[in-house]
Amino acid sequence: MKRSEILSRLLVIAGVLLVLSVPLAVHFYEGQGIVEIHGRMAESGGWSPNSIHAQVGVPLHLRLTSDDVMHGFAIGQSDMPVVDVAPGKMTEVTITFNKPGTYTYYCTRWCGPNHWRMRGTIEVSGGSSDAPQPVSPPLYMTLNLNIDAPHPAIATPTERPSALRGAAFAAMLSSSYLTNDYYRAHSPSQAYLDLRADPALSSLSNPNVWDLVAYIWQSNTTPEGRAEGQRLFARNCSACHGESGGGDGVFSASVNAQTGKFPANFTDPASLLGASPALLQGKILRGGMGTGMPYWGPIFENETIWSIIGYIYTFQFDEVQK
Ligand code: HEC
Ligand SMILES: [Cu+2]
Repeated sequence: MKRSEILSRLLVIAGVLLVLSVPLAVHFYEGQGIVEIHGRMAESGGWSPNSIHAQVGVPLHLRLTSDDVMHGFAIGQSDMPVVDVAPGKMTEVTITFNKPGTYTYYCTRWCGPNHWRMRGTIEVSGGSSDAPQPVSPPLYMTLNLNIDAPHPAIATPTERPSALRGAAFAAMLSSSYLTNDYYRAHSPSQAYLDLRADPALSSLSNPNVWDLVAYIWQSNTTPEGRAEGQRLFARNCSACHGESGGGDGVFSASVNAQTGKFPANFTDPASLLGASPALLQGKILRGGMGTGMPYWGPIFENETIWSIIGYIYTFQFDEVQK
């Protein structure tokens, strides 16, 4: 073989390697997953980009900054800590997903009445796809509840029910009322009517039967769960629903101006005691229909939603005697 022939063959090989390495390099960069995300208030477009891709097990590097006011960045159903997204500053975070799926990132700072609309999605692919997770529909769907219909309480107590007082009569209560299934599927006012009609409890006064209803609630929640619910409620819900659940948070007036609705008042027995945990779950997962109530399905894990619901009933029931 002539020298020039060898040289030209080498050049061809080098050329082929070069051509091959271009897509490889792009792939490598994507694999590194460096994405710059700009935050803007929902009115000015929200997150940009608002949809990104990532691979299971491959670190995703995010560079976050704000084009207007201070925002916060968190990823729903992940344990990534919340980070601040400040104007004129670049915050870097790295996350690695270990499960495929669609994750939602959202703003955690109350930047305005449409704050909760600042959301985007991360499509995570790859990983073991051999065992697709069976997803069971949420309880409100299984029970076929119409979560948009009014649900006035069919009975209300004359005094604030206390789980602690109820505990004194717990021995009289059939254990079927204490199951998770019963608790979640029945509004407190329905539970009251069921218990009131139970011959085994006929010797109890009406307030004492209400105390047993509070006892059923407390038995199906935990102090830790209610504390977590309280923390999440303060951070995500109180700006509309009010710090003490009265529906009078700082944004309640602007929600009303936008939608004609007010945030639900959880301190009103006629309203909350007519709602089962399953119904509240439906509202929280799906949100309202143009009412201003955001949907939280992509943000919280199922158990977390039950914890928030457990906390919401503390606006009606005492855990300890007052
Ligand atoms: C931007 C304002 C806003 C925020 C934030 C908000 N809500 Fe609401 N919520 C509303 C409005 C308005 C309603 C009443 C209309 C409706 O039911 O759709 C409502 C209704 C509800 C209901 C239905 C109550 C019932 O008796 O039918 C539940 C439950 C609820 N919110 C829970 C939450 C929880 C939990 C959070 C936080 C994780 C939250 N909301 C955050 C505005 C808000
Ligand atoms: Cu924001």
